[in-house]
Amino acid sequence: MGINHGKNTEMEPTGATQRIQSGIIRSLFGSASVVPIPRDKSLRFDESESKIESASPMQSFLVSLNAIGVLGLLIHSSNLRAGDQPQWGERGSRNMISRERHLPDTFDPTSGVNIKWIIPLGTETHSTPVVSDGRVYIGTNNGNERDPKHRGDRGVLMCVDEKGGQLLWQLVVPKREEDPYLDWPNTGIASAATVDKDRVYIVSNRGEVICLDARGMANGNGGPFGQEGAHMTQKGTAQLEPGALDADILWIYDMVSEAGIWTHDGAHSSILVDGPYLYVNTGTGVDNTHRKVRTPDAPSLIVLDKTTGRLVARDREGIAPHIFHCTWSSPSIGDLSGRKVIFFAGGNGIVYAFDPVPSLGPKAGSNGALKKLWQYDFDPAGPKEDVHRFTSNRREGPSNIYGMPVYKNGRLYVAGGGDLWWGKNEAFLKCVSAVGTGDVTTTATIWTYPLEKHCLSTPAIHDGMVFMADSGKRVHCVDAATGKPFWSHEAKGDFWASPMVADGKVYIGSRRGDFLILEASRKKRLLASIELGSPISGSATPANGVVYVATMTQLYAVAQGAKLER
Ligand SMILES: [Ca+2]
Repeated sequence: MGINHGKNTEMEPTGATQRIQSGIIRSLFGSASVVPIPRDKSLRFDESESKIESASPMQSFLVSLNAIGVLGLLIHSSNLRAGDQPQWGERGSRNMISRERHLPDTFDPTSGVNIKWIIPLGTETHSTPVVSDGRVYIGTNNGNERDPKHRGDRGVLMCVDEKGGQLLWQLVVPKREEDPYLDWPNTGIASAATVDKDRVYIVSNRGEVICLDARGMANGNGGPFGQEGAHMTQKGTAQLEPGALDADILWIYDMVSEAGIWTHDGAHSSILVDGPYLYVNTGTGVDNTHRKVRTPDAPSLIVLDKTTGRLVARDREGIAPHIFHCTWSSPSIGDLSGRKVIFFAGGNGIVYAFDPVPSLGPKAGSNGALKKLWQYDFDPAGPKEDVHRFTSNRREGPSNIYGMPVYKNGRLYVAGGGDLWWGKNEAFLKCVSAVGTGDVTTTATIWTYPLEKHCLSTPAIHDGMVFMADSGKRVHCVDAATGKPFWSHEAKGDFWASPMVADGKVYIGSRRGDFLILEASRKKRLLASIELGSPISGSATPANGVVYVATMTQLYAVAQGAKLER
């Protein structure tokens, strides 16, 4: 998935969906006013006009209609359970698969069939939910205020109880004030969280890497960071006091002031944890002209000590001047015959393989630079220099990569192409050898599969099939060995989400709000197409027998045999 650009905050619901949607929204928020939001002039979508549901101050954070008690839910062990999904995709490889079983092949928001609970989110949600130790984490905005002291547009990470969806705590981050292109209005926190034991790692809308206590303030305000009140306060206003619903920040690494990045639109990172380190794509990009990189020395990939937040290493590949738009692709890791390799796709359209940082830290004299094993130009026919002369050109220009590179059996599966907002339409899914040294551009390609148009998704590889989605409204099933298509399916809207394969099914939602469940097989079989009435950016997350599906405005917990009373 990708981040939003001020578009598609809420669609016009129709028919049965409208009745459901309006029923839930009205019962929760009273009458809602509709306010147009700023539009990026580059946008040329065929979707319905963008509107934002600006809810009146909200009386309750909970929507769960089969609500259960809140008290007692704050106490959990910190043991990871087998069915948890504590990061986006499979740990390490980033493969969008899950071993969960007995998952539903349909659900119905009208009757409540196969729905365990539904909770409201903000008005825009681009984050994929993650599940760990009884808690569900999802980034959103503050469009439906959950705590009256936090008013206005904010980035938010919600932590809710897995059983009933009750809010346990939330991280609330003010917007950057200087320029909307640094932190696009209403985008919220678009990153997916990564949970490691009792620590939650997230990249905020301000370009900060933040380490949080999974238990929030319930076990006191942990340190060394203790200035939550100042952090949650917008510049120029009276300082807020942290309360029981606020997040406990343990440390912050500010990538803007400490690593020298230039944030653009909305940070979109899913942090990779390996041993004592965090691997983080920095989200550095162009300025508000979309034709200039103001921080040419900025790193694209950094490594932090997960305990302290200290910078341990960074790439020294000179990527930033060639970034066409921004850095969205998150790192992944593969085990190549006992040797770990870090994979990362830069905003310059080049895929890199790095040696992981040794657990005792980088060797003396290495200058903290990540050691490159190989690099692969995803689009060798595309321009390499002065790339911003192709800004707004839909026919030719460089490629960039939004989704994550996925490692499987010595191969790396990567999708990319022209930029959704500013670049050419052309997009590809490629399978490349993950073994090599130096520049492997001319030797590593195993196969190339053309996509319909643009691509923000991460592939899912399962049983010899690669499942992929694109911004041309199509889900593809491709032979992992040859790259030949088994089938493709056209949905009602573009895909920003990634396909998730679990229990023999493919789960994915479109920007038109239709959520598809397809059979994960070589013959196409659509099991369900469910109208959720709101665009979907994030990927579905199976965990502990439940599939979590987020639209712009709501989080659904979907489970076989559950019945939500309507
Ligand atoms: Ca703290």
